[in-house]
Amino acid sequence: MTLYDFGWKPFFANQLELSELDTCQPARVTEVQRDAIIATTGETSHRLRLGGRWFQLDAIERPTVGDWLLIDDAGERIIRLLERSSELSRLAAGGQEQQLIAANVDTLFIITSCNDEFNASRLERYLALASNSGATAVVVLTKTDLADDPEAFVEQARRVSGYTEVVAVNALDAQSLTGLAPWCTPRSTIALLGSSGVGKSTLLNTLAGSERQATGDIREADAHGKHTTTHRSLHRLDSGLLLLDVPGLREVGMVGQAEGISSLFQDIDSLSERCRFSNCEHASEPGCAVRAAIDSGELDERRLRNFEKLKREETFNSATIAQKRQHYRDFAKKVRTAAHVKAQLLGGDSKRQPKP
Ligand SMILES: Nc1nc2c(ncn2[C@@H]2O[C@H](COP(=O)(O)OP(=O)(O)OP(=O)(O)O)[C@@H](O)[C@H]2O)c(=O)[nH]1
Ligand SMILES: [Mg+2]
Ligand SMILES: [Zn+2]
Repeated sequence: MTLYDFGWKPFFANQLELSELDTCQPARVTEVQRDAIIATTGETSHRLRLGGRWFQLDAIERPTVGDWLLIDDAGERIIRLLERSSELSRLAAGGQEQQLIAANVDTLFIITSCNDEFNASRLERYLALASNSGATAVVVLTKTDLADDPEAFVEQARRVSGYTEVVAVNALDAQSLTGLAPWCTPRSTIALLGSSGVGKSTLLNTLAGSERQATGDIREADAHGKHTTTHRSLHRLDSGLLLLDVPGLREVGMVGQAEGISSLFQDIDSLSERCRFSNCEHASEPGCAVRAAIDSGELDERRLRNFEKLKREETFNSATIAQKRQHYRDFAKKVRTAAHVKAQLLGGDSKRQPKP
């Protein structure tokens, strides 16, 4: 097996200096543990320690599953992280920082099921996350075999998905997965995203033709799963497809997705251009084109509310995180200056100037 079998492309090769190839080799991250990374060169899988310097960086600058790294020839040290072709991120639970879910993903299967788990507003949240990630999103509706009227779920999903394709499947049945074939090509990377219990690992197992990942029952009361998958992992199937299984997300907080949100909700944006007042809040102003669309049934009130909610949330979270980063930078600068002053007072060699 070679790097190419794990998705190596010119986009990554172009980032290498010739000299680096004398002492380093590229490897793709297949798993992230608390303080270590599992990465493969195609030939060998290496366990690399994630040293302290990485934890001084923002979480999105640390390696994540799907990333390409340069590692030393011995396969012991991470030299650097290569630029990503796509990035899936969200606000971490607890709202402390922007967190990566996966990198260098070609296609994102947003998975939801044809039962009580289905929720149009949550689906819009996932679509917003995907919208500016660099990956192509596909909505996959599972459990068609359990629904009385799966077509009704397909209809609802189409209403919110815009240009994104919607494919309905029974994840337990390989025959029913033919609709996914256009994206399941050798060497492409697909990430499976969705709430717990929607059938992400089941889909992986069926596409693999063997049990690669454990799957678990769902709760009868609300059709949600019990968080069977607990960590992210990249799997290479015999067909050559690379599938990234992700634990069911509990929260998909918006951060850094302003553009994603506006492109997903283009319909509302273009309606508001036709409102009489440019600062129309689509409440009770006269000549409101958005209200008119809701009254005529063209637009769901729910969709408008969710759009406003996601926008507010995104603005708030992005500002909070930017403030936190600035605070940390100011603090780090103070520490460096203090160390410099101390070195001078002690009469030490202080050629090293504090960084601005
Ligand atoms: N009948 C039917 N059952 C399905 C389908 N997809 C998944 N299941 C079942 O749903 C349950 C949950 O599936 P999992 O694959 O474990 O779900 P998951 O999305 O990986 O869940 P987490 O790992 O908890 O995030 C299992 O009992 C599966 O057998 C489907 O399309 N049809
Ligand atoms: Mg799972
Ligand atoms: Zn309006």
